[in-house]
Amino acid sequence: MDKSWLRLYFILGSNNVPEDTNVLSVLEDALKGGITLFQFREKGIGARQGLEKVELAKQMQALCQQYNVPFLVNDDIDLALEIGADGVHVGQDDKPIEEIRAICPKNWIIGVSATNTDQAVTAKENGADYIGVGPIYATKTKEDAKKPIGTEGLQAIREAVGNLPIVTIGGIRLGHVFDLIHSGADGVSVISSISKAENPERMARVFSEHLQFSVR
Ligand code: 3NM
Repeated sequence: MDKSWLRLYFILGSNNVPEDTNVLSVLEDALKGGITLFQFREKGIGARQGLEKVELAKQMQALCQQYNVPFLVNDDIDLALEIGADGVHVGQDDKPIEEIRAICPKNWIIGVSATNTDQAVTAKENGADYIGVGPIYATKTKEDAKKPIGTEGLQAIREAVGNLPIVTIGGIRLGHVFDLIHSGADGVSVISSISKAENPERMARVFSEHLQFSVR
């Protein structure tokens, strides 16, 4: 995969936006602001299910296609196959990569979460296209998030996996971008920094600018 896709990786589900805010308009704003990859993550309280979830996924996918941004689905392999997503992101407790590769299109992007060097190295050996490393900082967005690993944890993982593409996750704000890139990240993935920003388009644009000036 093209690792520049990881630079500004936005993740969103219907419960990640402020009340009375349309989740599709937040995604479109983020696309206008310059996100480079998108992950549909419909989880937690009030998450849509069944046909409603499929419908939302299709609407988000259509927006991403309009802006030429790859569309990944979190965990739900069946949904990703059904709608023809560009790939999936899976956690440590989800389907193993070998099993996904056996049933998915050849060019699928498969990302795996890793919070320590063992998980990261195993994901690399199993053929992950990239790893999502975190949580780097404390986050309120994911209820069962592990203990933050900081930039030290990121550096250790970078050393362990060589040039495997890494995107960082967990509590990432604008001011963290420079340190993350200089600690080995190829990009940042964010939910609330953009989804709950007063102006998601402007926030995505400013993230994108910070990333340009943080080249390793
Ligand atoms: N996964 P925010 S942390 C979805 O550590 C997710 O694997 C994490 O949201 C992990 O940018 C996290 O609002 C939440 O902190 C990220």
